[in-house]
Amino acid sequence: SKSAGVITCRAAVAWGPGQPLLLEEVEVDPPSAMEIRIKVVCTSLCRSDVTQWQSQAQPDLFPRIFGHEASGIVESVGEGVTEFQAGDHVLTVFIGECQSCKHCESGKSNMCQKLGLERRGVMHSDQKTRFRVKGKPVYHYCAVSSFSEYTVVHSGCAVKISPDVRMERACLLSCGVAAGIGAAWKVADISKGSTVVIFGLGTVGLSVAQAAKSRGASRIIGVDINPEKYEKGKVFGVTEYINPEECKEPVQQVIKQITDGGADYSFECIGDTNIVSTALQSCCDGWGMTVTLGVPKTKTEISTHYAFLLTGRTLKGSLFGGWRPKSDLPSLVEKYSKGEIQLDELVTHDIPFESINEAFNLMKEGSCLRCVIHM
Ligand code: COD
Ligand code: ZN
Repeated sequence: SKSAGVITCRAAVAWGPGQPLLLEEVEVDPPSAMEIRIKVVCTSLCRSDVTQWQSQAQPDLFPRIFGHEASGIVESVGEGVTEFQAGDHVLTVFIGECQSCKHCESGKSNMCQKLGLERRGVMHSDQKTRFRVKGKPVYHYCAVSSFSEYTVVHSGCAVKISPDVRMERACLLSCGVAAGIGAAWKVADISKGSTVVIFGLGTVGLSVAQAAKSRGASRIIGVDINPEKYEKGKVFGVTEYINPEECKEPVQQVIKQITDGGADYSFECIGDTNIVSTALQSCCDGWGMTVTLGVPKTKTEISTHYAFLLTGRTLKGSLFGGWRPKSDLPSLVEKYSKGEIQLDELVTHDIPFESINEAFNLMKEGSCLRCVIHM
């Protein structure tokens, strides 16, 4: 229902770290200047929603509405918005592109200085929230908060898509899949015939795999402790599989042996900072490159022997695969439409909004890739 610009709708509210979400009636403010209000159509559950929900690090940022991989329809626009109008189909993004700061103008970075990764649960514009539950403010997540029938985002944190694109699958390009593909294409720039090692065969790792395959990588070695991930790996081009728990030697030794001294590229897609050093040791000296994508679950420091860098390896970090959301995401959406990017095969569960906690349980158990939640 609508009254004086405020919408009352259902949202899945987290009241505390790790506590099951409760479907609550929330009030959603109208969009402020340069913001848009979106009717969420589909939202997929990303590993970092679960990581942040479980984390005890910011107990004061509750109640909170998580969710950031989403597709939706613009319901209304705030003052000054000319790029969108009601009815437009959009994807949300957790880092924006203002198109006017030093980084956006550089053309070589997605680290927008105005609409960067928001970690404190508020809107970029005024550091406030646009939700209330039982009269209390509700914190946002990544300035998106898509586990709500309606949400407000900065117009710089949404990307227009064609109404012909399947919204129930395109939402995967909001975060994890785009991050994996960008890491392979844009950050590493994998060349034909390369040997690639991927640590972690979740949605992100498998997206690295499909992008490496399309570049003509000759070997794609998947490392995962969960053997169930291998069957799915084949679909995305993984040619070999290593379970570190079944190796007699450290996994980096095994990789070095089977690749004559190390792979050309390695990718950290687990979200474990200890694996960064393992990944670095799994690529060859001289030109080997390690790209990290993960949001760490616990320890945030990395450590490794300096010699691994001294001997010519490169360690590269990336957020959202280096893509600039407004400039680059539309072409990925188009590639999905043309069948050049696989998304459908990454969706293991379609879940109604009412059952959102099921998606959280599946992700915790490691028994899903992407769960798409239908609002
Ligand atoms: N060794 C090998 N494999 C392991 C280990 C281990 N020690 N621990 C876990 N794994 C495997 C799991 O079995 C699983 O298959 C895989 O690693 C991780 O996959 P998922 O499904 O948990 O996670 P994804 O693929 O959805 O996401 C992974 C990241 C952890 C990389 C996550 O941080 C992410 O989505 N990052 C990229 C996007 C981004 O930039 N996000 C920022 C805001 S969301
Ligand atoms: Zn994400």
